[in-house]
Amino acid sequence: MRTITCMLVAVAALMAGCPQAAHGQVRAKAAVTCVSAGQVLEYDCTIRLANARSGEPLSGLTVSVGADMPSMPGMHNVRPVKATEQTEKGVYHVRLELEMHGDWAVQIDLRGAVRDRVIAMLRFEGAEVIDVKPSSSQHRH
Ligand SMILES: [Cu+2]
Repeated sequence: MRTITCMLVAVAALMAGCPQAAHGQVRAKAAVTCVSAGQVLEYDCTIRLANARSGEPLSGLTVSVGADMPSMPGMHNVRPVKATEQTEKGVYHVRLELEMHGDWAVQIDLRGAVRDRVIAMLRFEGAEVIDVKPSSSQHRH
C-alpha cells in the first residue's frame, strides 16, 4: 500500500477581493494522506492543518471534507463529512466514500477560529492514492 502526501496552500477565496491582506487573516495549509480503508472506494484520510505562515497546527476547528471530480462537473454528490481531530493537535481524520476511481478535488472546509477552504487534488486508484500537482491538468486523456 502506497501513500504520498500532498501539500497544498489554501485557496484563499477571501483574499481575492482583498489584495492587501494585511488584516492578519489566517490562511491554512493542509497535508492530506489517504489510504484504502479496505472496502472498495472507501479511504481513510489524515489531514494535517497548519497556519500557512507560521506552520503552527490549527487545533479545535470544525472541519468538514467533501469531494468533487473536476473532470465530471455536476456528476458526483459526495456529501461533506465531519472530520475528527486526533490527540495530536491539528491532525484530523475522516473517512471518504467516493463514487468512482480517478482524480478528485478534496475540499476541506475550516470553520471556527479559522475560516478557510483548502483543495487537495488526489488520484484514487484502487488501494493507491497519489497526489496530483496543483498545476497539472485535471484531465488524463
Ligand atoms: Cu466521475
